[in-house]
Amino acid sequence: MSSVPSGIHDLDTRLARTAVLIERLLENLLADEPAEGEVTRPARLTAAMRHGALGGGKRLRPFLTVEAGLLCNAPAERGLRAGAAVELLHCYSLVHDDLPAMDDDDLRRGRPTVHKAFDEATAILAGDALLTLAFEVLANEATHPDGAVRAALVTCLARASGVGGMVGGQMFDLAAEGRFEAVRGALPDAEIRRLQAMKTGALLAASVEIGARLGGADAAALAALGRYGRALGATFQIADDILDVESDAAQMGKATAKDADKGKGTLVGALGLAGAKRERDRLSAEAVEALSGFGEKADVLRAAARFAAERKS
Ligand code: GRG
Repeated sequence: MSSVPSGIHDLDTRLARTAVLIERLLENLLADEPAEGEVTRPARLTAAMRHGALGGGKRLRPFLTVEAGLLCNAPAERGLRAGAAVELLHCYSLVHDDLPAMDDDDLRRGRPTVHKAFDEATAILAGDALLTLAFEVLANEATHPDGAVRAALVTCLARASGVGGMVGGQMFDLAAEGRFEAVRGALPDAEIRRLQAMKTGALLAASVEIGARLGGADAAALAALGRYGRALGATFQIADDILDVESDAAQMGKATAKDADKGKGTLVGALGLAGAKRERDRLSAEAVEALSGFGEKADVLRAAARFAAERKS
């Protein structure tokens, strides 16, 4: 397999290159033919999984895994496999988030959502199967020859995406909308930040940590990249809140202006639009600052932190 050239520093070029390689890997993983050890694969299910995972998305999470891996001297091929696992998990979360019982969205990545293109039961199962496949990919020895490293990657992804991470954050989000009991007033700033750190930030931070662990990063590098990943995750989520207000569906490939309608706690609501933009830029600078010990090899991750703040979709 061709790999990501490490000499290229242009963010757009590297992001696009990783997206192509991830698409190829995902196509292979989501084929109709059963993988070794499987009985068979229902064609409707693999088609729905491909609809949810192929042909769209910025592939920012696998990009972070590959680039954090390269920074810590992990081969790009390992970063790509682990990055594909993170992207499978991310795609599962989008498929389930779009369901009528969650956000009830018709449009994702500029296309009908999986339950619209197929049906609700198929979309639930497609999400389930993307989620479980993510862990199988990480646990496979093609991802890393050392079983202890693979176990650490699995633990990292599970913690970021489960009850104390993304799924827990989604639960707080639904509660904040008043789904389970009436809510009194807006969420305090600190609770919005905690919810967002779980729902969105944890998986972005894990994308970075998984890359670092693939490269055998030491405790100091893991701590610095942890600070980077958390600040980048928070930057990304505030940018999402700002785009929900300032952008439109054509640009985003999904419905916008939904947060205020649903009474969602966002930092735009808490800080105002201008305050949210200042906070976004502060967090992006914090992410860049966390990389101060890494020299120019980390320039592409610095550029990614700025991209998370300035992105238009
Ligand atoms: C349903 C278990 C479960 C979790 C849902 C991730 C999530 C939690 C919900 C997605 C809703 C949302 C709009 C979150 C805000 C930030 C976010 C994750 C945006 C989508 O990620 P991008 O912009 O999407 O990286 P692409 O399409 O580029 O991959």
